Amino acid sequence: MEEQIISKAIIETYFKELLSNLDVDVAVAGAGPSGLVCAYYLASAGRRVAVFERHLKVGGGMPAGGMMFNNIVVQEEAKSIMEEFGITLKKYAEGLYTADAVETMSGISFKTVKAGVKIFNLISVEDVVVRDNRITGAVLNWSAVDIARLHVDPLGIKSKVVVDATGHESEVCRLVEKKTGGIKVAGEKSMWAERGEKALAENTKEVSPGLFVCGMAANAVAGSHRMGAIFGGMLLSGKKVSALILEKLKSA
Ligand code: 48F
Repeated sequence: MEEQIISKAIIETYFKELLSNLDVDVAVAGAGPSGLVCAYYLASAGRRVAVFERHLKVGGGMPAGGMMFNNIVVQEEAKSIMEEFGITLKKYAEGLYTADAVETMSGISFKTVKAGVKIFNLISVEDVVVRDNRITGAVLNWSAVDIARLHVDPLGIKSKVVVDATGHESEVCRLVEKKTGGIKVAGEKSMWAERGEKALAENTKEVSPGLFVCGMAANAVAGSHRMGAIFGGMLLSGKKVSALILEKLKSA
């Protein structure tokens, strides 16, 4: 086997996939639990979805559990989503389960890719495309460009919807706030698991035409509490935003 064949196989197949994701239904920024679950349900419903993840690994804050103790806690309401992904749940108390964080991260990402989602890791969403006051695409760059502080112009893709699933920083919403206006990012409040989980369902929504927010980014935009290593809300938020987007795309 010649080395150049290996290189050709990687370059050809990767760029074919990149080309076929230049015009998608939904571009998701962030491959944490909420972004992956959102992408999974959208792709399962037949939508073309690309996920762009800044880091090398997927799963966001999930594989680290709580303070690097890599188990997560999930409540009864999200049990069916964990089961959908085939994750083993251990009952800990009434209505509360634990799961292995690595199994959860790998199970969710595996089924998301199998559902037809392409996850582009090492690529960051650094801006959005706006036309007639509506977000119509995402602006991408290699994460390494930002890390190395290189002056390299990005590339843009077209998408009917962009999802901010970037977690605590709510990066996409923050840049829309700064550049386009129309959104106010309040910033997350300190830890209060019960309130944070409750508020998340309501905060998961379209925040600007064409821009939806889910997961911790939704609480950060709305100024709600953070909740630590309880993940049911993140999964439910990902599923909820997928349903809102499907409804929106149906009527578009
Ligand atoms: O932070 P993250 O896991 O977001 P989430 O889905 O879940 C939050 C929980 O992990 C946890 C919690 C549970 O109660 O509070 O924190 O809301 O995943 C966000 C992902 O987005 C990536 C980041 O590397 C992470 O993997 N990300 C952040 N900014 C960008 C990005 C960006 N501009 N472009 C692409 N990816």
